[in-house]
Amino acid sequence: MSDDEKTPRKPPAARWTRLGLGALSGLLAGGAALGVAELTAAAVRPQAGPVVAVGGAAIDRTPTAVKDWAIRSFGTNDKLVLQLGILAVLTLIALALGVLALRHRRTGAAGVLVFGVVGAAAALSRPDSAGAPDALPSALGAVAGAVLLYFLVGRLPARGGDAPAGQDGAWDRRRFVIAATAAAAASAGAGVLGRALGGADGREAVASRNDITLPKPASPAPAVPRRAQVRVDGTSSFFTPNSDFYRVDTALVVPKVDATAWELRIHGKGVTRERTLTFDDLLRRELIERDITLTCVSNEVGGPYVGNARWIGVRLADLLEECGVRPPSAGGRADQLVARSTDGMTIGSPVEDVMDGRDAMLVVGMNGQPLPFEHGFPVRMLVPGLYGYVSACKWIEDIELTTFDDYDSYWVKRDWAREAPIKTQSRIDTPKPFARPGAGTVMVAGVAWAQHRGVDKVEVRVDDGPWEEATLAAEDSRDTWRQWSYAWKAAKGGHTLTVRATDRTGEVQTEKRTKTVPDGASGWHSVVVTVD
Ligand SMILES: Nc1nc2c(c(=O)[nH]1)N[C@H]1C(S)=C(S)[C@@H](COP(=O)(O)O)O[C@H]1N2
Ligand SMILES: [Mo]
Repeated sequence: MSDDEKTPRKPPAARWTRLGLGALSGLLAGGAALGVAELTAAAVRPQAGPVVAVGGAAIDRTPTAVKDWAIRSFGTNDKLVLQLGILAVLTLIALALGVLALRHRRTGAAGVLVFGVVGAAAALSRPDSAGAPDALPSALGAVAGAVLLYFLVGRLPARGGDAPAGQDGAWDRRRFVIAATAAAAASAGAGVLGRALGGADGREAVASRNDITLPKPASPAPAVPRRAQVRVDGTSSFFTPNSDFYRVDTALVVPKVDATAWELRIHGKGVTRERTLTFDDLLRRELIERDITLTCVSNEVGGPYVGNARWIGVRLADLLEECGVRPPSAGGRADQLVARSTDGMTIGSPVEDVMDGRDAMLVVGMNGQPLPFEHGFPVRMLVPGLYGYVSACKWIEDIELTTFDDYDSYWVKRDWAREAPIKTQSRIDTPKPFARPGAGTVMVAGVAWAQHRGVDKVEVRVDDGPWEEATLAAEDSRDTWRQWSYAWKAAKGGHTLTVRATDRTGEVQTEKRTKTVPDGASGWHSVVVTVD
């Protein structure tokens, strides 16, 4: 700023500097708010931090179509994208509040407080909210941010050049820089410390998982036939390794549950002997081991949200019988089993399906390991033949017997069907779309699934030609997917390969394309290739 400036209007450069410093103050205030909030959240509950809370609340309220799109477009990264999006929006708002505070210092600071209220409300609205303390991180963070904004903007030169407290009409640049730097450092420190402490929260859970030795199952899975795996490059592996297994859930922070403190309560309509089981109670029971292919209702035709694993656990029907539960067909009063997780998810399955003789399980092991945290440690549910959202509750802690008339579970409240058996589907794994194989014999291969019915036939069609029967790999069980291959005599040019499966009830996979909402996608998977 020139020393002898006399005009009432400041030169543009100075005005821009002032705007920039205002915006910077807003950004620092936002950073301080988040830093303090994260540190508080570490003390309260990691899930109560504003970004996670707002993200979770956003997931709860996102229209089904948008959520489905997010799962499709970002896959397992959907949560990262969401959190980055929230941070981007918060950054813009912080910049704007900083500029606003230049003119109206109190209003700008009050604006920061409003965001504290939004964050607190989001935290309290989560289904897993632990009540009033969940509001603390956002509240304390917002107060810190508001105070800092008020203070920093007070250090800036006033509009029109009249400086505050400073001498000679010059604003106190040095003190602003010191305050700003200190605030930035303190916020970053608080944030990092908060996240670190929050992460340490799971120490007991990790230790409890490391301590588990899975007992030998009383009823082992039958050996997988040697020829269940098609030996064609590019075909899915018959068992999906845990690290590659798809993950779909609403949890922005993976719940870390201590198995030694875990309990499962079984109660509700028709339960004559209510029970609460510990993890050791489960391990002491006779365990079954089964191969089951899990599928997500959000899986599009040809999509990746299907995986096959060897699971160890307890037969759920046996436990329910011990509690006095009878299926509706035997006069039971409850037709819906609602599983509740530690993160407040509710998943409703038909009692009839769970008790009809199929291997519905409370799972403790996946592919020879205790359940990974991402897949529901210490215990999750699984019902062969039903999509995950109506059967596969992870981090389960409560089972309530009720009726479909009385209760709608989480996804059902969001437009998905009450009951959703997995649809018969098939997928071409190789060749990949737009591949350029050479002319001659090209191996076409993939997977087909119709859990709990079994796959009896797979056919492949080239362009508009006749359906040709593919070679089916050996079946493991009717609850698992089945691999297939087809030796295609490929002629030069562009071709469309299409696949369809027939399940053991004789039903041919329908050509009719439907969306994933409300009860799973249908239609045939096609791949376009160019033969050179
Ligand atoms: N607690 C909890 N359990 C859950 C979900 C969830 O969001 N929260 N998602 C369900 C859905 S939609 C599917 S498809 C399966 C996916 O299980 P996976 O992540 O182990 O593959 O978990 C189910 N169990
Ligand atoms: Mo799902």
